[in-house]
Amino acid sequence: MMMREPFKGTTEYCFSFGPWNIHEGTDPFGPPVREAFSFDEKVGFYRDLGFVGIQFHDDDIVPGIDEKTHAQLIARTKTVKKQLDDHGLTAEVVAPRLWESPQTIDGAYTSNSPKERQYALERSKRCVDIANEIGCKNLVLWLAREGTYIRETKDSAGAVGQILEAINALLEYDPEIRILIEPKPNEPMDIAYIPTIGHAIGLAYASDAQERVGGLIESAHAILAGLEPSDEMGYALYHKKLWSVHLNDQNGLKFDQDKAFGSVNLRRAFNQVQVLEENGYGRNGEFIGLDVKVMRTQPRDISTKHLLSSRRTFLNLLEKVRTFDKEVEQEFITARDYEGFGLLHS
Ligand code: GLO
Ligand code: MG
Repeated sequence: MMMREPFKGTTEYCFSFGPWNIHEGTDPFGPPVREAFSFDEKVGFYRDLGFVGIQFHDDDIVPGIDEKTHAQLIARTKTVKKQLDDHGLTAEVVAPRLWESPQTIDGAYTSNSPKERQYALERSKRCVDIANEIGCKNLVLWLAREGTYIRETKDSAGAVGQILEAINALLEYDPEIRILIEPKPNEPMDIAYIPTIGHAIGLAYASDAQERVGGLIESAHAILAGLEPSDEMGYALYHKKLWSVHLNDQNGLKFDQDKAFGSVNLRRAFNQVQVLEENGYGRNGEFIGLDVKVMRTQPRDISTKHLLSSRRTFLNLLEKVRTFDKEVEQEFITARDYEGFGLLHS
């Protein structure tokens, strides 16, 4: 029987999060409860919290992007780039925020309106320009509103073609850009067109530049799809298409909670760390991205602890993965004593 060999050598993991992970506590039932930190203040937090990468939306970098000229967009991006350089930070990813504009109410690439589909593509191209200017080759596509509340109003087969067409257009627009599809099964749509990493990887293989399309797996999104995040990661790792992760946690099949990593199910968190570590994730510069939300109850001046705890949980579990006695584990596997194996991990 094959023994699970740990990846040789030691990966120094780099961590990232997005500015939206430090927020004001607004939820669908209540207003903000904390005063916002400015973008500049947030940028100042990263290093102290142990993070070197920033996950961006296009309009995190260029607020009011739709009203800006191309020259303004580039000028603002240069300013942010300088800010990152001064703090020793990198842009891990940039994502077009395709779900807030009045022009993306019915979806972006799959809107029933050709004009709105055109807007979505143009906006995505501007996002690629920003990514280039900030020195980042990773474009994340979270396909938030690609789906429908009423199945009969859209064509689910045609939608795949529309998404693919947009992906191909972006690949052609910039021959170096890489596209990371972040699947999610629901929310804001009740049912989304690209719900799992399998769907995302299917699109990657169907695209015009397979080697430049991959995926980003968020733990909570896999859980919401009723799937095991570590197996989803394993699937993408096998295909060499796991290019980023959004580690977090989720308490059951409810709204997307973005809880601190390992805060609900430590065993599930351990499995994710193990599959990443043992398959060489991070060796090609992939970040350990977090997508975690601070609880609404948290006072403002201490509203970054969810980031600290998620990172620390990852590192503690990593230590466990690295120090478990593989030979003893293998003895239990060989004897098919999986109950005994469980005892070992209990
Ligand atoms: C929402 C998503 C969202 C994306 C982000 C990246 O459920 O997880 O936070 O990760 O917009 O573009
Ligand atoms: Mg996410």
